[in-house]
Amino acid sequence: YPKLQGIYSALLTSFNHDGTINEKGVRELVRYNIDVNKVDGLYVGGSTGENFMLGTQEKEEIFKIVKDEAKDQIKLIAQVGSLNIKESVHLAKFATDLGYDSLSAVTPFYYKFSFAEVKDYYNTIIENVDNQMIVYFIPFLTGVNISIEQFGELFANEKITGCKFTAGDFYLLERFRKAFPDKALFAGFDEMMLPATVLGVDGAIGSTFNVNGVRARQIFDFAREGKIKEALDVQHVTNDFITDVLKNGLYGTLKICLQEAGVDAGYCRKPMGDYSDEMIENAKKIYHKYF
Ligand code: NAY
Repeated sequence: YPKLQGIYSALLTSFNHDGTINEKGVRELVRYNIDVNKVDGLYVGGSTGENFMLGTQEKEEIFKIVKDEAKDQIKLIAQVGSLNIKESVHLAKFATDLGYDSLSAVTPFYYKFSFAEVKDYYNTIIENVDNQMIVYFIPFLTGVNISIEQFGELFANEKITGCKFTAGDFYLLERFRKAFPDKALFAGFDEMMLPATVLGVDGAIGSTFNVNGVRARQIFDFAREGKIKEALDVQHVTNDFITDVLKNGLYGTLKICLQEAGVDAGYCRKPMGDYSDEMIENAKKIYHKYF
């Protein structure tokens, strides 16, 4: 399987006000990421896609729309992880048949699964599909930690080819890089992209790239060229932006920013709340401050 690398937006999902999927909006989000952010790929069905609040058919619909819009212009990763492993197995086949370049699955969460159970989950999802798997490691939301030895056990299955590392543990990140130089390692925290790049990640997957993808690429490129001062200057502006966005509500603010850019990014899905007037006003100010 081709090794993935570069800048990937964790794709937002555009919802109508009643919570149904806004197909036109999803298409516009894909186009904006390709045409304006100039990303190398999209991570579809992640946290940013509000995936864990969706039903199976809705997940399928999003995978379908995104592939239909992006065609083969960029790489596509389908996040198929779910507590319902039958759904994961089904979606893994579904996305592979659509032509997705890779699968990814969040570590199973909520219940305290043993590592043996986590390992079995990954092997089961990838077993009967001709595709690769990127482990979605996000301990701050799942509570699931994976040690270097355990990553090694997962990678004993050669179809498991990488990790989306959404954690601030740079010691673990460095140990990972040294232990698995050939595995695709993606940074998952946009505000820590510079140090992650210095430690040798192959790319980054982020929510804020939907809006701030151009700066993300600059940080990545500068850092890889050893131009640390230049990279840090861009990271500083980026983190001012991210700090303002997080304060105002992450996904909603990104969507309102995109609306200011002419993209029909829609609403968030309940239980996420509606936009207040104050939130909309703040988000518009944030967009025009940085773009
Ligand atoms: C996902 O699956 O969408 C991601 O995890 C992408 C990574 C993002 N994490 C979350 C939980 O949204 O881009 C980050 C994050 O939003 C950003 O760094 C701001 O903290």
